[in-house]
Amino acid sequence: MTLSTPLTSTSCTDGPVRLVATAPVALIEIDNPPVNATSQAVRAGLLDAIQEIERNPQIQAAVIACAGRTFVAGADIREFGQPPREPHLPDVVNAIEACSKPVVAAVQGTALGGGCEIALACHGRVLDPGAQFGLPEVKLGLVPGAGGTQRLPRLVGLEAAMDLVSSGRSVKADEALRLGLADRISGDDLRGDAMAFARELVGRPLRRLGELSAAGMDPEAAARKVADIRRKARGAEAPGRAAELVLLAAELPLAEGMARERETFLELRSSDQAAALRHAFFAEREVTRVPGIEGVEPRPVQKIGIVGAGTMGSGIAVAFADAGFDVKVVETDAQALAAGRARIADVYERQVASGRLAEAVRDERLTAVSYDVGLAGLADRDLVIEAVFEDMEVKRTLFRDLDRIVRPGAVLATNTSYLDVGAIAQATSRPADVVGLHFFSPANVMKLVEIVRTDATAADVVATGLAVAKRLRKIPVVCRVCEGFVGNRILTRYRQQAEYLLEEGALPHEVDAAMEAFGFPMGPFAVSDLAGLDISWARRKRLAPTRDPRERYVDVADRLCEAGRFGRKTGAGWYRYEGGRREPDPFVTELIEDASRRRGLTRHPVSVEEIQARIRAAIVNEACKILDERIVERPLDIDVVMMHGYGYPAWRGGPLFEADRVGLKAILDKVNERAGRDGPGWEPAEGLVSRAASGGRFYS
Ligand code: 3H9
Repeated sequence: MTLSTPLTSTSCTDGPVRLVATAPVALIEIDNPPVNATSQAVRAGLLDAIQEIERNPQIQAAVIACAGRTFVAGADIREFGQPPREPHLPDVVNAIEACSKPVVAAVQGTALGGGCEIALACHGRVLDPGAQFGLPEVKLGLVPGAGGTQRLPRLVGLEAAMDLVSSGRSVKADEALRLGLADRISGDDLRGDAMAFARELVGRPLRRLGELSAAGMDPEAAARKVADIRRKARGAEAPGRAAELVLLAAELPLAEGMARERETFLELRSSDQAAALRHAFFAEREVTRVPGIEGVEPRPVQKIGIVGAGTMGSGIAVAFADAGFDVKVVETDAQALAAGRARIADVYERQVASGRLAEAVRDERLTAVSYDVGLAGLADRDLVIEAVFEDMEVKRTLFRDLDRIVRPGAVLATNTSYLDVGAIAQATSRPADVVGLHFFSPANVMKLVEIVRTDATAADVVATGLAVAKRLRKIPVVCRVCEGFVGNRILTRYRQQAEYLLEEGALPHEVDAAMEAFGFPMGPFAVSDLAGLDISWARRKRLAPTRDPRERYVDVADRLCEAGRFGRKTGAGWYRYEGGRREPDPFVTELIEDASRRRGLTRHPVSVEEIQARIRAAIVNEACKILDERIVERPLDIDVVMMHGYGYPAWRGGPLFEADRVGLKAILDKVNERAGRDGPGWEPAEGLVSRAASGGRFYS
């Protein structure tokens, strides 16, 4: 490399860190695609560069910038499974802060984790208007490990730092400026602006965050806050530990605080939770790489048609409008259409009212959605998604009509959550163009989409589903057809086992408390009440004629529905609701006790461990059957569905990742113990039996 001003040493010009010395301000450029993670080579290069800045008399200041689309997005997660290698990031950031010449960070994209810590060690930060700042380590089961918990509170105060560090939330450039995280927001020349700022700092006293002290906090308020963070973390270890470390910034000098931070970082790095969350991170990305679909060109999609403007259809419309698609929503009559339009407007109003969306953006999104009565207006659409009543005949009739109306080559999708997508596709003359796109409610918020392919679905239609999901910033999981696909099929087993526990002696609030302690945001009965009991009642009635008479069937939910108790929306379901709070209800207890009597069971207390172990075994066994039947290709597809659609705690890594840790033999024993008692459908999955017998695992 040729330098415009000769340096006394060029040792730091190799590898992923380049030093471009244009006196008086040098540029240190990190170029480590895809996200400029601080691999060992980056750390070594940065340290060399800083030492060179310190040494070289022609350099008076420096800017740290990154090539590509983002500033440093953190430590290299792939190195976390290996022993740490020198130089360690804390030493690098300390060297940056200690530098006697001003060092300014020029931040574009995302400065996350170690990237944020590098920027905090600099003496100034200039942000691109689209930049984001954050310490997301807790999402990987870690605490920041290079001074983040110590420098951030010295800059923004203990309380704001505890919020940011324990949630892992990123802040955008304007909030970063408000909080003092950014010194300046750049115009259209980030590096030029950062260079100019660095030049201004030459000869001035440098602000080193490590030398400041953070103002203390009332100890009781601090303890309450930590307790609150732990409660919200639902079993995840890192958020509480991170919050406690932040508090040290008001008590200890930087070096001591950083030593404690490093100790905690290294401890958590080798924890089961961190391993599970790393698995979750990579699985979320791997899931989009579907064998047989990689490299297949998706069909171009810009014009979307949505049939049905109920809760689901409206949510889907909002998701597409948010992602810049041209959306047309249709309904059968003007009244239903007006209600749908109001629902969509309401979603945006609430976002504006809570300050999450600017009015101008709302207006832009609202104009992206047009409305029509009848199907005729869908003729020119590239992708039509139906979200109408969950009934096979209704859907088949609709698809017959869509087949007539929508242009050839368009993708026709159903949002069904249970029905046979193949049977729906057969109602058209173009089954290759038909796919299931199963969104989760609220569709504009929930990340998961199941892409359900039939035997006839064309590969480029599956590829289109994946490409559309990517544009929606959703997490797609490709699966094949079965009743309930991946998530709802497992959920059915989960709920059945929960109902068996009721018959044997537990009560809804006990099962819910046990599963919430497991880490689910809500237990199964609270979720039923929220979703509405009538939906699964309709499904049970549909399936009743084909139900195996030997199946253990608990009818308490049916009896609740017969009593008009459909959950929260009717003020009562598995619980009764007072002022929004759920309360156990003696009426429900009586129904359950009656069910136990009719089954001839003597009720007995059921421990939290037993509830958790039985439900976990039910989930893993059904998941394994889904794998055995090749409904999905890989265990990670199931883990991703359960974590992103059903609240399976990510710090457990999903049911199959966790099953490997718990031990398949122990899970199989539980399945076998229940199989004889719970009847057909509960036999152990072949894949579980064979793996347990051979010492195999779901993940090698
Ligand atoms: C940390 O920093 C600890 C420190 O406090 C202390 C240390 C002592 N490492 O997400 P994308 C890969 S903890 C390795 O699809 P996007 C990713 O796997 C870290 N690889 O792109 C993917 O690879 P592939 C704290 C990484 O534009 C590719 O990059 N930092 C890393 O949607 C593209 O990623 C974080 O937790 C990494 N750190 O989103 C940030 N990051 O193509 C984690 C990404 O083979 N990263 N990859 O599948 C993110 O949140 C997003 O990747 C980001 C870009 C927002 C940066």
